[in-house]
Amino acid sequence: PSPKPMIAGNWKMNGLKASAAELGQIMAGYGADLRGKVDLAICPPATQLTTFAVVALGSRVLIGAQDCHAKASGAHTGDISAEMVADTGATHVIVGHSERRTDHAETDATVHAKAEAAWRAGLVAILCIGETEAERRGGTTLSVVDTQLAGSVPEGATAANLVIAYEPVWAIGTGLTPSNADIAEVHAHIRQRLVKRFGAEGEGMRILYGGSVKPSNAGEILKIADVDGALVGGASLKAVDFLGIAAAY
Ligand code: G2H
Repeated sequence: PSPKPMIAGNWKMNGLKASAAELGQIMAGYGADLRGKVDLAICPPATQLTTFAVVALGSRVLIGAQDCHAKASGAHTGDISAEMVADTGATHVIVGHSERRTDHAETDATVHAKAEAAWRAGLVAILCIGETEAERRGGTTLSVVDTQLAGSVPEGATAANLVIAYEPVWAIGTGLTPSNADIAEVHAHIRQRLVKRFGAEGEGMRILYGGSVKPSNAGEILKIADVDGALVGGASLKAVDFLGIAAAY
């Protein structure tokens, strides 16, 4: 059976105290019908993690961080460990987002270590991969994805502790999306790699699509085979848009 879809909102560096009201609206709109069809997660900035985890308690809206350090504690000024994320009540953490890979020079090895840290702390890792525009134009998308999967997904991956997010870098925040056929090709390829490596467990791993998902294109994207949900940036900041995407199921 296909995994239950997940729509995860990545708020990136957006959101102040007052944004908890937006979370409240998301919770209010996440009725029994929607809950039966799709899991919802919101990943606010670290400063709001504790508040959001408390506000979302009992609502079934999942809360995640956007990053974590690979070590549990120590002299790493400004960093936050997976244990600290778990301590807020959050259950998920994004690792390897392309903005982290670019802004903080994170490599596949870094992401691998962060995914293991997430599991050590009992968190679900939402692990991002995806090709750049130059790689897409050069025809190397599938081999780039292979390298990222091999290098960043640790051996201990299960359907319960890992969510893959395929995010073509050129589609992030640009309003551009790959054709449905291109999304289908990459997702089928990722599935095949996961099954090859993890057997039946790989069938149950969720593969989210990310990059300029909005209510108007969600219906089309979410019905593509092996697309088990979406990682949404800009359109997750407003409850009405985020719920609109979830309602596309
Ligand atoms: C991709 C996505 C969320 P957006 O980064 O992770 O952002 O939906 O704004 O393109």
